[in-house]
Formats: sequence, C-alpha cells, structure tokens
Amino acid sequence: MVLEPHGSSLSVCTKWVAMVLNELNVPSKSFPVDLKNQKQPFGKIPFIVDDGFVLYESRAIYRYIATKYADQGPPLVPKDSHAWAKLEQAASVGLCNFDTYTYDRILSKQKYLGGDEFTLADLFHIPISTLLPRAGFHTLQGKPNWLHSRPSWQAVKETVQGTA
Ligand SMILES: N[C@@H](CCC(=O)N[C@@H](CS)C(=O)NCC(=O)O)C(=O)O
Repeated sequence: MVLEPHGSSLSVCTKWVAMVLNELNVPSKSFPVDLKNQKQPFGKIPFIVDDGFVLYESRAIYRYIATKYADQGPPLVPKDSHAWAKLEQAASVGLCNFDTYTYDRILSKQKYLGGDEFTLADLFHIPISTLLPRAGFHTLQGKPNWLHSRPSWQAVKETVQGTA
C-alpha cells in the first residue's frame, strides 16, 4: 500500500512531512486536504495513513517515516547514541525555543543543528527559518544558505504536490 499523506501546501507542518518523504524517496500519494475524511481528532493537518495505520502530529510522522525508511536515503536518525542525542537536543530547542538568537548561536559554531552531519533536526528547521525574514529577523542574511539549498526543500517549498 502506498503511504497517504494528508495536508496542504500552505502548512509548514505538511512541508516537513513532504521533505522527509522526498529525502527518503518514499512513494506516496499526493497531499489532499480531505475535510470529510479527516482523521485528526482536532481537525488539523497533517496526518498520514500508512496501510491502515493512522498517525498525526508532524513530529511523530517524520520520526516514523525517517525510522521506517531509514535505509532509503541519508541517515536522518543517527544510530550512534551521541549523534542521536544531539539530534533530539536540537529538535527540542526547535520546538521550545525557536528564535533567531538560538538559531544563530548554534549554527555559528557548527555546520548542522545536530553536529557535523545533516539530520532530521535540520529538516525541522528549514521551513520555519525561511519565514524569519518575513517576521523581521535577518540573522541568516549573508550566511551560507546550505539549509535552504537542500534538494528536498527545493522540491516542496512551493507545493507539496508531486512527491508521489
Ligand atoms: N502540532 C500539530 C500542529 C497541527 C496544526 O496546527 N496544523 C495546522 C497547519 S500547520 C492546521 O491544521 N491549521 C488549520 C486549522 O487550525 O484549522 C502538528 O505538528 O502536526
């Protein structure tokens, strides 16, 4: 069964899910917003249906996809316990303290948010960090824009269609 993601191109949380699918070359249907068939208890998006398995909350969804399809792309969830812990640390900062100050402090010292390698933590940040200038924060201006040139972001930034 092909994985069914549900969401909208207007939703940052949906773009996270689309990026993980793209990174790991996971075949999926396109992203319909099917309000009559809503399976998220609060009426929100995104959610996925994977062979009858329903999952909502974007962070749970992309951890699920990154773990299930770990062999199909870059190691987004490292097996090394220190690298994994650093990923979770960066993910927690992203969830609880995402601000321009924290972002700058971390990325001024290391290449990726979890350390030396690209991980799921970086994917969490890309859609939101692209919105910083709109909110008046220009911390990333003039810095190497390696996060935003990630092919999976280029593939989904305008639309989440076409990830099938
Ligand atoms: N914590 C949820 C947030 C879900 C959420 O708020 N989704 C937004 C789009 S990003 C939504 O459905 N907005 C439409 C609404 O609130 O009616 C997640 O990470 O999936």
